[in-house]
Amino acid sequence: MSKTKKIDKPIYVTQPYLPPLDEFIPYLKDIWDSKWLTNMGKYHQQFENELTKYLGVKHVSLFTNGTLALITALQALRITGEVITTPYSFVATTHALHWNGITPVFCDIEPEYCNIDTDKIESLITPKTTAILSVHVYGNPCQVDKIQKIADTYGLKVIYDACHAFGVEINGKSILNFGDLSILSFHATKVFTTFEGGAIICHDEKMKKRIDFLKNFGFADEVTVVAPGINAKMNEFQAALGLLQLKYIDKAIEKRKKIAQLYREKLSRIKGIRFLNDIPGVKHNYAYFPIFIDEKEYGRSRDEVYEELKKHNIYTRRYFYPLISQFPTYRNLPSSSNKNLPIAEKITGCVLCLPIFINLKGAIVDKISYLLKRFASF
Ligand code: T4K
Repeated sequence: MSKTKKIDKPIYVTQPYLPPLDEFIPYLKDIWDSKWLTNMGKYHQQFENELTKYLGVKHVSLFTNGTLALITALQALRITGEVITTPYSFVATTHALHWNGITPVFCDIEPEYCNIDTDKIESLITPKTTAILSVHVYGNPCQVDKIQKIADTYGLKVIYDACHAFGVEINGKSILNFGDLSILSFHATKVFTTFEGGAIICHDEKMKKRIDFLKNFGFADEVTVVAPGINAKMNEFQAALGLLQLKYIDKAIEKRKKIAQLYREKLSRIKGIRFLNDIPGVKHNYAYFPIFIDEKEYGRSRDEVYEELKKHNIYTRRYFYPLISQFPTYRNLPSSSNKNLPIAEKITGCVLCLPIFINLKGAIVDKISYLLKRFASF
């Protein structure tokens, strides 16, 4: 495809990877025939077991989506009071606190990988603080050791929103093994999808049991309800797809890596555009490809670039703009003030996530890079 040729079909920021349909049909037929559709059926159990092995973690509890997994994780740890969290995430992170009657306390982010700034956590701790809810933004690991040290010093729990971090490892160890609980999302827009879906990762059997009760109304057996649980169970269709997806996930991440490398190669020559590089010792999943536009150096604002690419049928996304702290529910909190969040304010105004998904053609990456170069005004 020539760089000047128009893109005829819209290119979105992402597109789900789905396995060949003929491989999914036998699962569908089996579910149809068995009439067992949900409530921890055989595919739920198989997927839970296989996923635990694949991720290299102790326990996985499957959920119907990542948001309910987050809400339930906070219940499982009996978190109350105030929780220190990031304003730079998808809104579900903070909503999960709100749904539990917990006050979010926003902490600024560090300027490179956009994760919570560990140097700024301690000054936000009050007698009401019970936990840190941090996000591995774009799948890049938080400073897990520093966070754990702070948590240990002040007796806080650590919950990781790892919704972007499927398959990510630090020095050969799953990122999901850090903190008290980690939460995954298998939404259609994620690296690994079960249409909708999610999971909580925990490290001991007692906790897994509690989480499993909580996701099933609190039922311990037919007549015993041990806690005010919710309905957050993953159904058999989701679980069957999950099982099948495990066959393809490594190849899918490899493909994403190649796309990220191509973008880096092409964009490195454009002044005023920064992108993220791999971190030594980290196995990345290339879930997103964010760029950060320096308006002065590039000569155009992020929003101008966003609109310009749209004219060419390329639909980028401003993940994460606006900051969660700017939404009406949260903007009057003391920690939402601009003074508290200078780096997050800056990053939210210059970030743009470019399309990345396994069927994205190299020619489209070329075209996007060419358009970005051409649009710069010096
Ligand atoms: N924590 C974090 C850090 C998260 O990022 C998320 C979810 C959660 C928690 C909550 O997990 P879940 O409860 O969702 O499991 C999307 C997703 O809806 C959301 O799951 C995701 N984060 C967030 C970052 O992105 P939108 O509003 O941007 O999605 P949407 O519908 O505009 O989709 C983006 C593009 O993806 C579309 O332009 C086209 C493509 N797409 C989308 C869907 C739904 C497809 O090709 N097929 C599809 O089925 O929020």
